Amino acid sequence: MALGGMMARAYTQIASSPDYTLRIAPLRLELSPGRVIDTFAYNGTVPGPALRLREGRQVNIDIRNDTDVDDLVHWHGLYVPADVDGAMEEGSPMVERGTMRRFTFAPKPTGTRWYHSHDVAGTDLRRSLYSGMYGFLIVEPASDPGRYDREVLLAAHHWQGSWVSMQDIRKGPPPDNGLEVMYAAASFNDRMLGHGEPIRVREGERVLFRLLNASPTENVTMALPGHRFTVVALDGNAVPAQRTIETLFLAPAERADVIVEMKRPGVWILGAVSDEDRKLGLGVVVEYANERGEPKWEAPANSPWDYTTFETDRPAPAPDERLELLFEKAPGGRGGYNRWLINGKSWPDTNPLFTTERGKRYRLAMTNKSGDNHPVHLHRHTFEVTKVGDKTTAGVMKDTINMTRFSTVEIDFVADDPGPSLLHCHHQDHQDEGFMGLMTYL
Ligand SMILES: [Cu+2]
Repeated sequence: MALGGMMARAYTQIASSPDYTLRIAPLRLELSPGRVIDTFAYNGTVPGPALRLREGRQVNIDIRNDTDVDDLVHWHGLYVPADVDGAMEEGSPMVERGTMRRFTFAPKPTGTRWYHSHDVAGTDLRRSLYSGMYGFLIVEPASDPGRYDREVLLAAHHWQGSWVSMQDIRKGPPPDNGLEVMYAAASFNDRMLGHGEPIRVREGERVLFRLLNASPTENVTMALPGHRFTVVALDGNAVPAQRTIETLFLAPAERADVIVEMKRPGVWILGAVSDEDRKLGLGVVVEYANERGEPKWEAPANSPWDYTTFETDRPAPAPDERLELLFEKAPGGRGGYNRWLINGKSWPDTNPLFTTERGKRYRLAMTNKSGDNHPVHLHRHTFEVTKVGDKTTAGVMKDTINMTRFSTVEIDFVADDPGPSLLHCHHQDHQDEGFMGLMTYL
């Protein structure tokens, strides 16, 4: 019987080889000639391999951890059971150092999702989202309605962080503010601006850009001079009203699918609007066929980002219940670390943060009572943006929403994916310092 069991087990292993393997390992990443950084990555590339999965078709993904720290991978924006979601706070197991663990799930919903480390980094600026451990995960529908000639995947990231007391370098920060992270480099994918292959296009093409802000803490506003972005999806979800805009804003963890019509031949910089960020390397060259010369940058008009640009006229359904969430900072003082509070508590005292009943529609009325941005992410669910400031809205579906300083938003979701679900700020330092809570089901 023992032998039979062993054979059955061996057979199962052979019969179910993984669809994908992600190997977590150290990587020496050359962002530009001479600028090599020591980080961690999946399968030796940054971003990791783009996983293209079919909606609803079960996949086996083996995570092999070839580092000396336990880690785990979160499938961001997917409806998967809590024990495979990749957040230890929800009960997903860690992939212990030197071991392999298989994750099996049927991916949904369709759209541009991503995967990344969900480990705690704490003060270690080489771990989790500070590292190269992220990649695209695209859930493809049976038929793709997007009409485009070329597809480009770009993930923004900031590198070489250090803890800085803002009081030391800037005038006028609150004297009680704690340490924040500043970066020495930035990139789209694995190269700094001017050091990678250009994106080669032809006049008349429609290019679909899948854009991801994989930065640990930094907002990105980007533009492509002479061109405009037609936004077709935010966080992977089709927007009710496709609008064409000049600048695109992404907070950490946000994605946008945009279509660009290539109709201004030349050599251009697709890059961060902030001069400082482009100097750090946040940009990529777009080169038309048969065009030569220095890549051109032109500063776009300053237009504030507004989620309601893409809304529908149809009002959102009334919620069954309304819950208030207040976000506050407990400043760490010069040289200390800030702590973060949700309704007066920090993780793990925010377990549970609130409890839901399956099938009910909830409205989270969120207030950011701090001078910092917070991209608030809810795991395992999609929410509808229903109010931004004083403006009622509907139809924009997301899994992460940026709250600007001292602002309010309301988001609605249906409790349709039982199990514990994490709600947290996607700034690595904020989530590590208490800005996290668990939504549970009755
Ligand atoms: Cu935050």
